[in-house]
Amino acid sequence: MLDNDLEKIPKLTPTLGVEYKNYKVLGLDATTWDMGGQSRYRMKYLTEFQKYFEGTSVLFYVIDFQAEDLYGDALDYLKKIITALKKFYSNGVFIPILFHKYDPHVYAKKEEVEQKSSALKERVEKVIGTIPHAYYMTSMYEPYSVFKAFSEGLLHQVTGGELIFQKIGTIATELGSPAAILLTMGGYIYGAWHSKDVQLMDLVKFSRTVLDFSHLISEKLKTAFNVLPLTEMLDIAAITFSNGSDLIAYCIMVPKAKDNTKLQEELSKKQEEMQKVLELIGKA
Ligand SMILES: Nc1nc2c(ncn2[C@@H]2O[C@H](COP(=O)(O)OP(=O)(O)OP(=O)(O)O)[C@@H](O)[C@H]2O)c(=O)[nH]1
Ligand SMILES: [Mg+2]
Repeated sequence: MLDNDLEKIPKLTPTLGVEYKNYKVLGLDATTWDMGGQSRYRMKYLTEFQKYFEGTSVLFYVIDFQAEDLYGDALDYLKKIITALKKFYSNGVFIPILFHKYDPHVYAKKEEVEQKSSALKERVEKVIGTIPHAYYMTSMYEPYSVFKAFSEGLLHQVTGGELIFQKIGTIATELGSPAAILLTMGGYIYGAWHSKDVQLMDLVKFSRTVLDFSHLISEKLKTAFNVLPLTEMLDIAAITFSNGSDLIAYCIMVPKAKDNTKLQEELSKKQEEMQKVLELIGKA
């Protein structure tokens, strides 16, 4: 899924052993190890722990949110990993925890989900202790949710990464926008922010449209300003610019009534601020 290849989704097959891939994120090189979860492999990762975990900076732990009867197993295994991590590597690992298969069509009732996820979080907290971690609700039917978890997980490791998160939100607030996403032309999400008042449906549509748009960004669109229709009331304003070898888009949700010329002016100014923060990243 992380290859941004949505056509692959129906053909997902169990991962045999470990699959390695290289990525470039914010100009930095990252290698992902996709570790098959079948029990024969799970044993092996523990008995040959150092071989598999040495040098790990981010460990994405995926729990099947729909399989309540397997939560116990998932937590037991997490506990074993945490114990070994503490023994061999006392610091530096960040663990995004994905509550996966959080499918939009299955979880219609908000209260039910919140209850279930907070109960599960409590159980995770007991296991994970003081190791830095974050929670994500993800589903393959909402690719954005998976990309966001992955991108943020990696960005967390980058010096200055949190400055970007802050900037995405403050700029949106200053422009009176309820939601913003910063991402690359390949669809890697550097970060996203939204106000508490934003409608969930609008947010879903916003993230989908922005993700589609990111695949259309090309050299030709460099430092361009675009307005895309979102709903009857809302548009998306997007400004694209280059950062090193990456092409990046900063997209915000705006009311249709906004004067586009003014918006473009304001966004261009903010883009320079954002670029300064991006330039600091990874250089400290
Ligand atoms: N409903 C639902 N099914 C999913 C989702 N993600 C994956 N699946 C399905 O779950 C099954 C397993 O998916 P995989 O991606 O192979 O799972 P995995 O955790 O990588 O499995 P291993 O490689 O064996 O560790 C497949 O049939 C997928 O279609 C999701 O978000 N929602
Ligand atoms: Mg797999």
